[in-house]
Amino acid sequence: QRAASGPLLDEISLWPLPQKFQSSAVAFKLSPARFQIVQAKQSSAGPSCSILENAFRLETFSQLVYEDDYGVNNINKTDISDFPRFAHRGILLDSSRHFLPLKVILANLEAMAMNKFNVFHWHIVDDHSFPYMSRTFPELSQKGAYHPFTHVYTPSDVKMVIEFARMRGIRVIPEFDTPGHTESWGNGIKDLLTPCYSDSSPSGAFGPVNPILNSSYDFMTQFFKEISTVFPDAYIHLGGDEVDFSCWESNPDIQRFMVQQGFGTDYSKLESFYIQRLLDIVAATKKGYMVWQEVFDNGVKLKADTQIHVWKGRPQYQDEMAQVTAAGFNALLSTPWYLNRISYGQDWVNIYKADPQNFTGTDAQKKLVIGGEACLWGEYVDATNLTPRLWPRASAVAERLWSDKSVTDVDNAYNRLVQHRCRMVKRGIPAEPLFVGHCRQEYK
Ligand code: CP6
Repeated sequence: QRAASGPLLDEISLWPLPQKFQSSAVAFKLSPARFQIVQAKQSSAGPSCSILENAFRLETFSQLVYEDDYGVNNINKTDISDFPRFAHRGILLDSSRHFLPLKVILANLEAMAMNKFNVFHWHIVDDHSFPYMSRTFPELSQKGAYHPFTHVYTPSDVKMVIEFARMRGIRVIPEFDTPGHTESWGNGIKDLLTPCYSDSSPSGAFGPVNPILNSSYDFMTQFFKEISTVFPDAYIHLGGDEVDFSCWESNPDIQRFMVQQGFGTDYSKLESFYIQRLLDIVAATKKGYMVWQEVFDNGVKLKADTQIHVWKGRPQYQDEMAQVTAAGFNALLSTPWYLNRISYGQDWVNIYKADPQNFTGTDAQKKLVIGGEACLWGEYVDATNLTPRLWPRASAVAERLWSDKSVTDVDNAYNRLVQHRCRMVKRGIPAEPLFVGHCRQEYK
């Protein structure tokens, strides 16, 4: 049926923009009783695929539906052929600096699906707290979480996050960052961390994981064996960033070990020694791994399928992307997408303009770029401000990683993003405004 009037153009604002999209003026009224979605004959999934059946509330379709003047849902005849530009489109959330209640994580998985993100990088533990409840080492959260019962993720919480994400086409990649960023691990596991010295006696402070004790590697073997079964994804993020050498330097046992190994005073060699052994441990669980760029920068020998996560060098990430891909590794980018950084004004524009393939290199190098991640580090973020800080700024990243390279018109993006943001608000996601204006349905 032809509608009396077509949609207001701004009401069919798709985000992220599909690869191929052909809309016509022919409008159909949607009748809830007769409406159905059917699979094409060529479909390989079949009608029993529950993930697809659920996904038929498919995101792009829902964005095409608009209300006409009589309040009836309409959709115009539209052909869409769509696929993502990059395979890895992630969001990092940090549940260590502040505990993030399950509800907040699930709400953001929902928002991720609306924006076609497909990886939840769960930076689950760090220096400040260890909320992951381990079956093998329950002391880790008992002594390392902010609270042993209320501020932890139980095995069933973790299962729920993974299943909720899976139903929305989202992978969950946990990060267990070592040897640095591990202060909270030390509360539960004796001798795991390096004792720091001042003058010639232990100061009482602890540094990174102690890389010279076999017990450290025995622990990691058991721990990652558990992690590899709890998290079904083929990849685990092993961190490896920002290792502070001062504590290692202060410790006489470590100094002796450095001499024995012929490392001189180059502590990045000791870091590499640790990471090398860790990678062998994790490889034995049959998982692939992602690491922060320092691991590559330090010259650690890496398996060919290692994914290098570029985060440093703001705003100059190009050299690192070129070097990582020249060495033949998969690269993913986060440098321009540190959404924990905030400033006055429309910073989504710079987020939107950054392109992971914008570096000097061959076509083969560009193909090694698998995507990127928006990072929301948790030092200044908890359940009260997480969602509006993330959205719609992360939506800018979503379009960069999904849509064609040529989709770069900022004015056009602005108009669609304003609508997309209102769509999120309408669905109960408190996404912050881009600039002055209003939504037809404001946040309640
Ligand atoms: N925690 C961990 C962090 C950061 C990193 N790793 C970080 C560094 C710089 C900024 C924001 C976050 N808080 N474990 C670096 C990957 Cl600006």
